[in-house]
Amino acid sequence: MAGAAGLWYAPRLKKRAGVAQLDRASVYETEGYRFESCHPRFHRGRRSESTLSGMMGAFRGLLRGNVTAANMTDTTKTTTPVGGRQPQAAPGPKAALPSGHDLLGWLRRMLLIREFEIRCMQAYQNRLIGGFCHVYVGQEAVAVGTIAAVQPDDPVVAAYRCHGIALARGMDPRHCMAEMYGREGGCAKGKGGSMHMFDADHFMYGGHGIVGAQVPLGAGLAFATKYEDEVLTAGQSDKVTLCYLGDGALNQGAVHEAMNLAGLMDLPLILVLENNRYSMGTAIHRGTTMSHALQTKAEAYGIEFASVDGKNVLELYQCFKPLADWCREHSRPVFVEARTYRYKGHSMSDPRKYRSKEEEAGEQSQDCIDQLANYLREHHDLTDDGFRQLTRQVKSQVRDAVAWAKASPETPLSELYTDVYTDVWGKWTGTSRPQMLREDGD
Ligand SMILES: Cc1ncc(C[n+]2csc(CCOP(=O)(O)OP(=O)(O)O)c2C)c(N)n1
Ligand SMILES: [Mg+2]
Repeated sequence: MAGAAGLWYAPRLKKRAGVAQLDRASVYETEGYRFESCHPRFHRGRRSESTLSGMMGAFRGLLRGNVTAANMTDTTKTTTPVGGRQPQAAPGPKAALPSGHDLLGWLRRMLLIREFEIRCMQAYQNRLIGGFCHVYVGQEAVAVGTIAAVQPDDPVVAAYRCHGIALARGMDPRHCMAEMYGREGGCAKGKGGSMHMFDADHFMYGGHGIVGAQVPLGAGLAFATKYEDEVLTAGQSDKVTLCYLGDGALNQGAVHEAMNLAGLMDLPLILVLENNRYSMGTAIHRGTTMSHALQTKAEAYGIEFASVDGKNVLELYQCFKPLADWCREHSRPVFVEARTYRYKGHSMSDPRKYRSKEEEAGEQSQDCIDQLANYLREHHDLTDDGFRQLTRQVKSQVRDAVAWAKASPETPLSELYTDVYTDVWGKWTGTSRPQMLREDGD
Protein backbone atom coordinates (compact mmCIF):
# COMPACT_ATOMS: atom_id res chain seq x y z
CA MET A 1 0.00 0.00 0.00
CA ALA A 2 1.38 3.39 -1.04
CA GLY A 3 0.91 5.04 2.35
CA ALA A 4 2.45 2.18 4.27
CA ALA A 5 5.35 1.98 1.85
CA GLY A 6 5.91 5.67 2.41
CA LEU A 7 6.06 5.17 6.17
CA TRP A 8 8.54 2.35 5.85
CA TYR A 9 10.74 4.29 3.50
CA ALA A 10 10.72 7.55 5.41
CA PRO A 11 13.97 7.19 7.41
CA ARG A 12 15.77 5.70 4.41
CA LEU A 13 14.63 8.45 2.07
CA LYS A 14 15.91 11.03 4.48
CA LYS A 15 19.25 9.29 4.56
CA ARG A 16 19.46 9.16 0.79
CA ALA A 17 18.47 12.78 0.48
CA GLY A 18 21.17 13.64 3.01
CA VAL A 19 18.83 15.55 5.28
CA ALA A 20 20.57 16.23 8.58
CA GLN A 21 17.33 15.91 10.52
CA LEU A 22 17.69 12.15 10.35
CA ASP A 23 19.60 12.21 13.65
CA ARG A 24 16.52 13.60 15.33
CA ALA A 25 14.43 10.58 14.49
CA SER A 26 13.54 8.94 17.77
CA VAL A 27 13.69 5.42 19.06
CA TYR A 28 10.88 4.45 21.42
CA GLU A 29 10.93 1.64 23.95
CA THR A 30 7.40 0.84 25.03
CA GLU A 31 5.83 -2.22 26.58
CA GLY A 32 8.80 -4.28 25.51
CA TYR A 33 8.54 -3.09 21.91
CA ARG A 34 11.21 -0.99 20.27
CA PHE A 35 10.49 1.06 17.23
CA GLU A 36 11.88 3.97 15.34
CA SER A 37 9.80 6.93 14.40
CA CYS A 38 10.18 9.38 11.54
CA HIS A 39 11.24 12.92 12.20
CA PRO A 40 9.33 14.28 15.23
CA ARG A 41 7.88 17.14 13.15
CA PHE A 42 6.29 14.53 10.98
CA HIS A 43 4.31 13.32 13.94
CA ARG A 44 3.11 16.81 14.73
CA GLY A 45 0.88 16.85 17.76
CA ARG A 46 0.93 13.17 18.60
CA ARG A 47 3.09 10.80 20.56
CA SER A 48 3.55 7.42 18.98
CA GLU A 49 4.22 5.66 22.25
CA SER A 50 0.81 6.62 23.62
CA THR A 51 -0.78 4.93 20.61
CA LEU A 52 0.99 1.70 21.27
CA SER A 53 0.61 1.71 25.03
CA GLY A 54 -3.06 2.68 24.64
CA MET A 55 -3.57 -0.27 22.35
CA MET A 56 -1.66 -2.59 24.65
CA GLY A 57 -3.63 -1.31 27.66
CA ALA A 58 -6.92 -1.96 25.89
CA PHE A 59 -5.68 -5.39 24.89
CA ARG A 60 -4.71 -6.27 28.47
CA GLY A 61 -8.09 -4.95 29.63
CA LEU A 62 -9.84 -7.19 27.15
CA LEU A 63 -7.83 -10.19 28.39
CA ARG A 64 -8.73 -9.41 32.00
CA GLY A 65 -12.36 -9.02 30.99
CA ASN A 66 -12.77 -5.50 32.38
CA VAL A 67 -13.42 -3.93 28.98
CA THR A 68 -17.04 -4.57 28.14
CA ALA A 69 -19.22 -3.55 25.25
CA ALA A 70 -20.77 -0.95 27.57
CA ASN A 71 -17.59 0.85 28.56
CA MET A 72 -16.07 0.50 25.10
CA THR A 73 -18.90 2.54 23.58
CA ASP A 74 -19.22 5.05 26.42
CA THR A 75 -18.53 8.31 24.61
CA THR A 76 -18.76 10.40 27.78
CA LYS A 77 -15.40 9.10 28.95
CA THR A 78 -12.35 10.83 27.58
CA THR A 79 -9.58 8.49 26.66
CA THR A 80 -6.33 9.15 24.85
CA PRO A 81 -7.53 8.98 21.28
CA VAL A 82 -5.74 6.48 19.10
CA GLY A 83 -3.68 8.46 16.65
CA GLY A 84 -3.52 11.32 19.11
CA ARG A 85 -6.52 13.21 17.76
CA GLN A 86 -10.25 13.25 17.80
CA PRO A 87 -12.18 15.02 15.06
CA GLN A 88 -11.85 18.69 15.74
CA ALA A 89 -14.41 21.46 15.64
CA ALA A 90 -15.76 22.05 12.15
CA PRO A 91 -13.96 24.81 10.30
CA GLY A 92 -15.40 28.29 10.24
CA PRO A 93 -18.24 29.86 8.27
CA LYS A 94 -19.16 29.15 4.69
CA ALA A 95 -16.93 30.51 1.95
CA ALA A 96 -17.99 33.47 -0.16
CA LEU A 97 -19.01 32.71 -3.72
CA PRO A 98 -16.73 33.75 -6.56
CA SER A 99 -17.72 36.33 -9.18
CA GLY A 100 -20.54 35.85 -11.68
CA HIS A 101 -17.92 35.44 -14.38
CA ASP A 102 -16.35 32.51 -12.53
CA LEU A 103 -19.74 30.96 -11.86
CA LEU A 104 -20.49 31.14 -15.57
CA GLY A 105 -17.24 29.23 -16.07
CA TRP A 106 -18.52 26.53 -13.69
CA LEU A 107 -21.77 26.31 -15.64
CA ARG A 108 -19.86 25.97 -18.88
CA ARG A 109 -17.74 23.18 -17.43
CA MET A 110 -20.74 21.30 -16.10
CA LEU A 111 -22.42 21.58 -19.51
CA LEU A 112 -19.21 20.38 -21.14
CA ILE A 113 -19.08 17.29 -18.93
CA ARG A 114 -22.72 16.45 -19.59
CA GLU A 115 -22.41 16.88 -23.35
CA PHE A 116 -19.19 14.88 -23.35
CA GLU A 117 -20.90 12.02 -21.53
CA ILE A 118 -23.91 12.04 -23.83
CA ARG A 119 -21.65 11.81 -26.87
CA CYS A 120 -19.73 8.97 -25.20
CA MET A 121 -22.96 7.05 -24.67
CA GLN A 122 -23.96 7.53 -28.31
CA ALA A 123 -20.54 6.45 -29.54
CA TYR A 124 -20.66 3.42 -27.25
CA GLN A 125 -24.07 2.40 -28.59
CA ASN A 126 -22.66 2.78 -32.12
CA ARG A 127 -19.78 0.52 -31.11
CA LEU A 128 -17.19 3.21 -31.67
CA ILE A 129 -16.15 2.99 -28.01
CA GLY A 130 -15.51 -0.41 -26.46
CA GLY A 131 -14.72 -1.86 -23.06
CA PHE A 132 -16.18 -0.29 -19.94
CA CYS A 133 -17.93 3.05 -19.90
CA HIS A 134 -19.25 4.66 -16.70
CA VAL A 135 -20.73 8.09 -17.24
CA TYR A 136 -20.95 10.96 -14.76
CA VAL A 137 -24.31 12.45 -15.82
CA GLY A 138 -26.00 13.99 -12.75
CA GLN A 139 -22.83 14.24 -10.65
CA GLU A 140 -21.16 17.16 -12.49
CA ALA A 141 -21.49 19.60 -9.57
CA VAL A 142 -19.32 17.43 -7.33
CA ALA A 143 -16.27 17.52 -9.58
CA VAL A 144 -16.66 21.17 -10.55
CA GLY A 145 -17.39 22.50 -7.05
CA THR A 146 -14.65 20.56 -5.26
CA ILE A 147 -11.96 21.23 -7.85
CA ALA A 148 -12.80 24.94 -7.80
CA ALA A 149 -11.99 24.92 -4.08
CA VAL A 150 -8.40 23.67 -4.40
CA GLN A 151 -5.24 24.77 -6.19
CA PRO A 152 -4.41 23.68 -9.76
CA ASP A 153 -1.33 21.78 -8.55
CA ASP A 154 -3.00 19.86 -5.73
CA PRO A 155 -3.00 16.14 -6.60
CA VAL A 156 -6.28 14.54 -7.63
CA VAL A 157 -7.06 10.83 -7.81
CA ALA A 158 -10.36 9.17 -8.64
CA ALA A 159 -12.22 5.92 -9.13
CA TYR A 160 -13.34 4.70 -12.56
CA ARG A 161 -16.22 7.14 -13.08
CA CYS A 162 -13.61 9.70 -13.94
CA HIS A 163 -14.22 11.47 -17.28
CA GLY A 164 -16.05 14.31 -15.56
CA ILE A 165 -13.37 14.70 -12.90
CA ALA A 166 -10.62 14.79 -15.54
CA LEU A 167 -12.50 17.42 -17.56
CA ALA A 168 -13.21 19.48 -14.44
CA ARG A 169 -9.52 19.31 -13.68
CA GLY A 170 -8.72 20.79 -17.07
CA MET A 171 -7.92 17.82 -19.28
CA ASP A 172 -8.37 18.67 -22.96
CA PRO A 173 -11.63 17.02 -24.10
CA ARG A 174 -9.85 15.90 -27.28
CA HIS A 175 -7.40 13.77 -25.33
CA CYS A 176 -10.15 12.50 -23.09
CA MET A 177 -12.33 11.51 -26.06
CA ALA A 178 -9.42 9.94 -27.95
CA GLU A 179 -8.81 7.80 -24.86
CA MET A 180 -12.43 6.69 -24.97
CA TYR A 181 -12.01 5.78 -28.63
CA GLY A 182 -8.83 3.84 -27.86
CA ARG A 183 -6.69 6.08 -30.06
CA GLU A 184 -3.07 7.10 -29.87
CA GLY A 185 -4.02 10.71 -29.09
CA GLY A 186 -5.69 9.64 -25.84
CA CYS A 187 -4.26 10.66 -22.47
CA ALA A 188 -3.02 7.07 -21.98
CA LYS A 189 -2.43 6.48 -25.70
CA GLY A 190 -5.78 4.72 -25.86
CA LYS A 191 -4.58 1.87 -23.66
CA GLY A 192 -6.62 2.73 -20.59
CA GLY A 193 -10.01 3.76 -21.90
CA SER A 194 -12.87 5.08 -19.83
CA MET A 195 -11.57 4.09 -16.40
CA HIS A 196 -8.04 5.46 -16.67
CA MET A 197 -8.05 9.18 -17.31
CA PHE A 198 -4.58 10.30 -16.29
CA ASP A 199 -3.08 13.73 -16.84
CA ALA A 200 0.16 14.48 -15.02
CA ASP A 201 0.23 18.06 -16.38
CA HIS A 202 -2.94 18.73 -14.44
CA PHE A 203 -1.90 16.65 -11.41
CA MET A 204 -4.65 14.16 -12.18
CA TYR A 205 -3.32 10.80 -11.05
CA GLY A 206 -5.87 8.69 -12.74
CA GLY A 207 -9.09 6.94 -12.64
CA HIS A 208 -8.78 3.48 -11.07
CA GLY A 209 -10.87 0.42 -11.81
CA ILE A 210 -10.53 -1.54 -8.57
CA VAL A 211 -13.12 -0.25 -6.14
CA GLY A 212 -11.36 1.68 -3.37
CA ALA A 213 -7.87 1.19 -4.82
CA GLN A 214 -7.39 4.90 -5.35
CA VAL A 215 -7.76 5.66 -1.64
CA PRO A 216 -4.41 4.19 -0.51
CA LEU A 217 -2.93 5.94 -3.55
CA GLY A 218 -4.51 9.19 -2.39
CA ALA A 219 -3.03 8.68 1.08
CA GLY A 220 0.34 7.99 -0.55
CA LEU A 221 0.10 11.18 -2.62
CA ALA A 222 -0.79 13.18 0.48
CA PHE A 223 2.12 11.57 2.31
CA ALA A 224 4.48 12.41 -0.56
CA THR A 225 3.51 16.10 -0.70
CA LYS A 226 3.74 16.40 3.07
CA TYR A 227 7.09 14.64 3.20
CA GLU A 228 8.49 16.73 0.42
CA ASP A 229 7.30 19.97 2.02
CA GLU A 230 8.04 19.29 5.66
CA VAL A 231 11.05 17.04 5.63
CA LEU A 232 12.91 17.51 2.37
CA THR A 233 12.41 21.26 2.10
CA ALA A 234 11.82 21.94 5.81
CA GLY A 235 8.77 24.03 4.99
CA GLN A 236 5.06 23.84 5.68
CA SER A 237 2.83 21.25 4.11
CA ASP A 238 0.92 23.36 1.63
CA LYS A 239 -0.79 20.89 -0.68
CA VAL A 240 -3.92 18.88 -0.24
CA THR A 241 -4.82 15.73 -2.15
CA LEU A 242 -8.35 15.29 -3.45
CA CYS A 243 -9.35 11.65 -3.48
CA TYR A 244 -12.78 10.72 -4.85
CA LEU A 245 -14.51 7.49 -3.92
CA GLY A 246 -17.95 5.99 -4.44
CA ASP A 247 -20.28 4.78 -1.70
CA GLY A 248 -19.45 1.20 -2.73
CA ALA A 249 -15.82 1.80 -1.74
CA LEU A 250 -16.84 2.33 1.88
CA ASN A 251 -16.77 -1.42 2.42
CA GLN A 252 -13.30 -2.04 1.04
CA GLY A 253 -10.61 -2.92 3.56
CA ALA A 254 -7.95 -0.87 1.81
CA VAL A 255 -10.06 2.26 2.26
CA HIS A 256 -10.11 1.76 6.02
CA GLU A 257 -6.40 1.05 6.19
CA ALA A 258 -5.74 4.24 4.26
CA MET A 259 -8.09 6.26 6.48
CA ASN A 260 -6.38 4.91 9.55
CA LEU A 261 -2.98 5.97 8.23
CA ALA A 262 -4.32 9.35 7.16
CA GLY A 263 -5.68 9.98 10.65
CA LEU A 264 -2.58 8.62 12.33
CA MET A 265 -0.06 10.48 10.20
CA ASP A 266 -1.87 13.82 9.86
CA LEU A 267 -2.11 13.53 6.11
CA PRO A 268 -3.54 16.46 4.16
CA LEU A 269 -6.03 14.23 2.39
CA ILE A 270 -9.56 15.17 1.37
CA LEU A 271 -11.75 12.15 0.80
CA VAL A 272 -14.70 13.11 -1.36
CA LEU A 273 -17.33 10.44 -1.02
CA GLU A 274 -19.61 10.66 -4.05
CA ASN A 275 -22.66 9.11 -2.47
CA ASN A 276 -24.87 8.51 -5.51
CA ARG A 277 -26.91 6.02 -3.46
CA TYR A 278 -25.94 2.92 -5.45
CA SER A 279 -23.02 0.61 -5.86
CA MET A 280 -23.89 -1.08 -9.15
CA GLY A 281 -27.44 -2.29 -8.34
CA THR A 282 -27.05 -2.28 -4.55
CA ALA A 283 -28.63 0.60 -2.67
CA ILE A 284 -26.31 1.95 0.01
CA HIS A 285 -28.50 0.90 2.95
CA ARG A 286 -28.42 -2.70 1.72
CA GLY A 287 -24.64 -2.94 1.55
CA THR A 288 -23.22 -0.52 4.10
CA THR A 289 -23.62 -0.40 7.86
CA MET A 290 -24.50 2.98 9.40
CA SER A 291 -25.40 4.34 5.98
CA HIS A 292 -27.71 6.81 7.72
CA ALA A 293 -24.79 8.23 9.73
CA LEU A 294 -21.68 8.10 7.62
CA GLN A 295 -19.84 10.44 9.97
CA THR A 296 -19.20 7.35 12.09
CA LYS A 297 -16.88 6.04 9.37
CA ALA A 298 -14.70 9.12 9.64
CA GLU A 299 -14.96 9.48 13.42
CA ALA A 300 -13.54 6.00 13.83
CA TYR A 301 -10.26 7.35 12.46
CA GLY A 302 -10.32 10.78 14.08
CA ILE A 303 -11.12 12.38 10.74
CA GLU A 304 -13.19 15.52 10.32
CA PHE A 305 -16.50 14.87 8.54
CA ALA A 306 -19.06 16.92 6.64
CA SER A 307 -22.03 16.05 4.49
CA VAL A 308 -22.90 18.44 1.66
CA ASP A 309 -25.57 18.75 -1.02
CA GLY A 310 -23.75 17.44 -4.09
CA LYS A 311 -26.42 18.69 -6.48
CA ASN A 312 -26.12 22.34 -5.59
CA VAL A 313 -22.67 23.43 -6.68
CA LEU A 314 -22.92 26.75 -4.81
CA GLU A 315 -23.83 25.15 -1.50
CA LEU A 316 -21.23 22.46 -2.06
CA TYR A 317 -18.45 24.97 -2.75
CA GLN A 318 -19.38 27.17 0.19
CA CYS A 319 -19.15 24.24 2.62
CA PHE A 320 -16.27 22.49 0.96
CA LYS A 321 -13.85 25.40 0.53
CA PRO A 322 -13.39 26.07 4.29
CA LEU A 323 -12.81 22.34 4.83
CA ALA A 324 -10.19 22.23 2.10
CA ASP A 325 -8.51 25.33 3.54
CA TRP A 326 -8.59 23.80 7.02
CA CYS A 327 -7.04 20.59 5.73
CA ARG A 328 -4.27 22.60 4.09
CA GLU A 329 -3.63 24.78 7.12
CA HIS A 330 -3.69 22.02 9.75
CA SER A 331 -2.42 19.16 7.62
CA ARG A 332 -5.25 16.92 8.78
CA PRO A 333 -7.53 14.69 6.71
CA VAL A 334 -11.17 15.48 6.07
CA PHE A 335 -13.96 13.28 4.79
CA VAL A 336 -16.75 14.94 2.84
CA GLU A 337 -19.89 13.15 1.77
CA ALA A 338 -21.38 14.76 -1.33
CA ARG A 339 -24.99 13.59 -1.69
CA THR A 340 -25.59 13.08 -5.37
CA TYR A 341 -27.22 10.76 -7.92
CA ARG A 342 -26.18 9.16 -11.18
CA TYR A 343 -28.93 9.52 -13.73
CA LYS A 344 -27.77 6.71 -15.98
CA GLY A 345 -27.02 3.08 -15.24
CA HIS A 346 -23.90 1.91 -13.48
CA SER A 347 -22.36 1.21 -16.88
CA MET A 348 -23.72 1.01 -20.40
CA SER A 349 -25.33 -2.39 -19.90
CA ASP A 350 -27.40 -1.58 -16.82
CA PRO A 351 -31.22 -1.46 -17.28
CA ARG A 352 -31.67 0.14 -13.79
CA LYS A 353 -34.36 -2.30 -12.66
CA TYR A 354 -33.37 -1.86 -9.03
CA ARG A 355 -34.92 1.61 -8.76
CA SER A 356 -38.15 3.28 -9.78
CA LYS A 357 -38.80 5.84 -12.49
CA GLU A 358 -40.38 8.07 -9.81
CA GLU A 359 -37.19 8.04 -7.77
CA GLU A 360 -35.15 8.98 -10.83
CA ALA A 361 -37.54 11.78 -11.77
CA GLY A 362 -37.48 13.13 -8.21
CA GLU A 363 -33.69 13.28 -8.21
CA GLN A 364 -33.53 14.81 -11.68
CA SER A 365 -35.91 17.57 -10.65
CA GLN A 366 -33.01 18.97 -8.58
CA ASP A 367 -30.58 18.86 -11.47
CA CYS A 368 -27.26 20.56 -10.73
CA ILE A 369 -27.05 22.37 -14.07
CA ASP A 370 -30.60 23.73 -13.80
CA GLN A 371 -29.93 24.91 -10.25
CA LEU A 372 -26.83 26.87 -11.22
CA ALA A 373 -28.39 28.27 -14.39
CA ASN A 374 -31.42 29.45 -12.39
CA TYR A 375 -29.18 31.12 -9.83
CA LEU A 376 -27.25 32.92 -12.56
CA ARG A 377 -30.52 34.06 -14.16
CA GLU A 378 -31.75 35.44 -10.83
CA HIS A 379 -28.58 36.91 -9.39
CA HIS A 380 -26.43 37.67 -12.42
CA ASP A 381 -27.25 38.57 -15.95
CA LEU A 382 -27.59 35.16 -17.58
CA THR A 383 -30.36 35.30 -20.19
CA ASP A 384 -32.05 32.42 -22.00
CA ASP A 385 -30.15 33.48 -25.09
CA GLY A 386 -26.89 33.47 -23.15
CA PHE A 387 -27.61 29.97 -21.90
CA ARG A 388 -28.40 28.73 -25.43
CA GLN A 389 -25.18 30.26 -26.69
CA LEU A 390 -23.19 28.53 -23.96
CA THR A 391 -24.83 25.22 -24.85
CA ARG A 392 -24.02 25.70 -28.55
CA GLN A 393 -20.36 26.46 -27.74
CA VAL A 394 -20.06 23.36 -25.62
CA LYS A 395 -21.72 21.13 -28.23
CA SER A 396 -19.34 22.39 -30.86
CA GLN A 397 -16.35 21.81 -28.54
CA VAL A 398 -17.42 18.21 -27.97
CA ARG A 399 -18.10 17.67 -31.71
CA ASP A 400 -14.57 18.86 -32.33
CA ALA A 401 -13.25 16.45 -29.66
CA VAL A 402 -15.05 13.55 -31.34
CA ALA A 403 -13.72 14.49 -34.79
CA TRP A 404 -10.22 14.83 -33.35
CA ALA A 405 -10.46 11.46 -31.62
CA LYS A 406 -11.67 9.75 -34.79
CA ALA A 407 -8.85 11.31 -36.80
CA SER A 408 -6.28 10.14 -34.27
CA PRO A 409 -4.53 6.92 -35.42
CA GLU A 410 -5.39 3.55 -33.90
CA THR A 411 -2.88 2.71 -31.19
CA PRO A 412 -0.27 0.49 -32.91
CA LEU A 413 0.61 -2.98 -31.62
CA SER A 414 4.13 -1.77 -30.89
CA GLU A 415 2.60 0.15 -27.96
CA LEU A 416 1.37 -3.02 -26.30
CA TYR A 417 4.23 -3.28 -23.81
CA THR A 418 5.21 0.38 -23.48
CA ASP A 419 4.35 2.45 -20.39
CA VAL A 420 2.95 -0.62 -18.63
CA TYR A 421 5.55 -0.65 -15.89
CA THR A 422 8.58 1.56 -15.47
CA ASP A 423 11.49 -0.16 -17.19
CA VAL A 424 13.69 -0.35 -14.13
CA TRP A 425 15.57 -3.38 -15.40
CA GLY A 426 15.64 -2.51 -19.07
CA LYS A 427 13.07 -2.79 -21.77
CA TRP A 428 10.98 -5.93 -21.85
CA THR A 429 11.18 -7.20 -25.40
CA GLY A 430 8.68 -10.01 -25.25
CA THR A 431 10.72 -13.21 -25.52
CA SER A 432 14.14 -12.13 -24.28
CA ARG A 433 14.97 -12.56 -20.60
CA PRO A 434 14.54 -9.35 -18.66
CA GLN A 435 17.80 -7.68 -17.70
CA MET A 436 17.23 -8.44 -14.00
CA LEU A 437 17.29 -12.19 -14.62
CA ARG A 438 20.34 -12.26 -16.86
CA GLU A 439 23.65 -13.72 -15.71
CA ASP A 440 26.81 -11.81 -16.53
CA GLY A 441 27.74 -12.51 -20.14
CA ASP A 442 24.24 -13.67 -21.04
C1 LIG B 1 -12.44 -4.69 -5.52
C2 LIG B 1 -13.57 -4.66 -6.51
N1 LIG B 1 -14.70 -5.35 -6.24
C3 LIG B 1 -15.72 -5.33 -7.12
C4 LIG B 1 -15.61 -4.62 -8.29
C5 LIG B 1 -16.77 -4.59 -9.25
N2 LIG B 1 -17.40 -3.27 -9.23
C6 LIG B 1 -17.13 -2.37 -10.18
S1 LIG B 1 -17.91 -0.95 -9.90
C7 LIG B 1 -18.63 -1.49 -8.50
C8 LIG B 1 -19.56 -0.60 -7.70
C9 LIG B 1 -18.92 0.54 -7.02
O1 LIG B 1 -19.88 1.49 -6.64
P1 LIG B 1 -19.52 2.90 -6.07
O2 LIG B 1 -18.24 2.81 -5.33
O3 LIG B 1 -20.69 3.39 -5.33
O4 LIG B 1 -19.25 3.81 -7.35
P2 LIG B 1 -20.26 4.34 -8.44
O5 LIG B 1 -20.33 3.32 -9.52
O6 LIG B 1 -21.56 4.55 -7.78
O7 LIG B 1 -19.65 5.61 -8.95
C10 LIG B 1 -18.25 -2.80 -8.26
C11 LIG B 1 -18.72 -3.59 -7.11
C12 LIG B 1 -14.40 -3.94 -8.54
N3 LIG B 1 -14.21 -3.22 -9.64
N4 LIG B 1 -13.41 -3.95 -7.64
MG1 LIG C 1 -22.17 4.74 -5.85
